[in-house]
Amino acid sequence: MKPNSPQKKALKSGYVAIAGRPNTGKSTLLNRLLGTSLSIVTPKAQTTRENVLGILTEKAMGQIVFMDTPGIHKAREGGINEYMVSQAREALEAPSVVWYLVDPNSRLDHEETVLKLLTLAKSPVLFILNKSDLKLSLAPPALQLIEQVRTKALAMGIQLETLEGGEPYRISAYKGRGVKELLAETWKRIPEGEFYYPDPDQLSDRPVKFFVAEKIREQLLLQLGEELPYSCAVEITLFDENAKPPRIEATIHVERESQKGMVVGAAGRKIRDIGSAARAQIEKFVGEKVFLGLTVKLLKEWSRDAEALKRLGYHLPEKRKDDARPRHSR
Ligand SMILES: Nc1nc2c(ncn2[C@@H]2O[C@H](COP(=O)(O)OP(=O)(O)OP(=O)(O)O)[C@@H](O)[C@H]2O)c(=O)[nH]1
Ligand SMILES: [Mg+2]
Repeated sequence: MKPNSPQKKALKSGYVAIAGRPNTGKSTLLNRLLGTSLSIVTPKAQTTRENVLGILTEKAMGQIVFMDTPGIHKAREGGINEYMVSQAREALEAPSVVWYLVDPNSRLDHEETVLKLLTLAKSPVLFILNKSDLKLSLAPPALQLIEQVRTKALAMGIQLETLEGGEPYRISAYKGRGVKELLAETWKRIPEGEFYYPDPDQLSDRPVKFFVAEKIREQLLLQLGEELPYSCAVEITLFDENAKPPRIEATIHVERESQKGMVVGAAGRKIRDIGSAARAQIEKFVGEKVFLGLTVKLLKEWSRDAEALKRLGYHLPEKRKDDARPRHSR
């Protein structure tokens, strides 16, 4: 090398787990970072059911693989909620950095459930207050919450990384405020390394089929009443990319006979609305027109039945002796 030739900067690569309570804006943040609607977002808590990986490749810097996780909550054992929390726990096992998102509306006892899981993380944990576009993020209850979380984390042996004076990173995933600064802080903590995903255009490791099912679930959350979406699971039964237009058939599994009619609606109007809105979102995602056929079926008590959960791809974790998963019921 000539003495004055610029030295090539080594590229970095690492995982960032985005963790926090349900409804804190984790999926909104992932989408903001990737500039696309990858992970589904709704105003309802417990929208994300499975980890969603999103890959950010910046040619001059390197690659960060983000893991959007289901909201951490006290989950009943042996059901879909335990599966969701186990997904978040898995994501915390070995990332380079953890982003711990807090909603200014939260409460310490809710955050304690998250903090318990964060004790498992061996990487730096960045303390982030999302929704800082809301006035209440500066109001006394939010300021008190920040102080309480910081003190509790310290008592539990978690070294939260903050701004000077113990202030959390303040961002608005929704408006995009503070996100660039947070990303710059994060790059500093990402080690040098080879890319995990060499194709710079790859956005996720999940197949298109997964996102198609998610777009349908998004509409169920948006268009059905309070509790009903949590009793629904979507299974793609046909995905024919060669048909013109591509043909997608999906089954919406409900838990109880009475729920079938509620999803279908009077004269089939509900399911038609869900189908047409989901189709529009799928078309946006795949970039072409598709055919979407929806069927509603009963899969009795699927959300608490180990066999049914497995069939739907929700594999409950093996029980471990050192298990620190919360054990309370919802
Ligand atoms: N005002 C405001 N709302 C936000 C912000 N970020 C997210 N939201 C809203 O908060 C709600 C929940 O957002 P999600 O991204 O689905 O939250 P999540 O943490 O992924 O939720 P789960 O998947 O249930 O764990 C949605 O209505 C978002 O539009 C923000 O920065 N400001
Ligand atoms: Mg989410």
